[in-house]
Amino acid sequence: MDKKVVELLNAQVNKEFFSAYLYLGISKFFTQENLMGFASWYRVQAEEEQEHAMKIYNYLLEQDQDVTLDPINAVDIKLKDALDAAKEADKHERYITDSINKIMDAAVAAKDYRTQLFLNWFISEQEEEENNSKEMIAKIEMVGKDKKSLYLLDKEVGGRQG
Ligand code: OFO
Repeated sequence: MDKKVVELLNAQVNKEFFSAYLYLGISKFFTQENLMGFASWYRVQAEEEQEHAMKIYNYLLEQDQDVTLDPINAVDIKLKDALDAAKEADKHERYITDSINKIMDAAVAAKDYRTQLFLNWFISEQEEEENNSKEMIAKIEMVGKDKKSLYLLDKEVGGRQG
């Protein structure tokens, strides 16, 4: 496999684990705010991110490539409220989309058709994740400062299973 493609895939394993870590940080914030529905939603998201990391991890090993397992960055976020948290997640997903696109660019340049096929799943997934984070922002904005509506929204988002 092309060295650059392998390097970028390895970096992506790390970024996906960081995503899990970041979502855990957001989940922790909501737990501390007693918004257990949001806390659960972001915890489910953290688990999904670990699955994303493992998909790439498995792919690299299946291609007889090494997985470097570098240190994962600390989560350094200071959240004020639910909207702030949702915006943090949205910003992060856009960064991840850009990162996946860059791996695709490298795979196209290297004529690595197998990796392109593998990455298609992530391209669709990122569209879904960006839609989820946009929707979350829109819902929280609708609620505004109304505590009762926030309570109801917390109940709604807590219904997420996977
Ligand atoms: Fe792995 O999709 Fe979010 O970050």
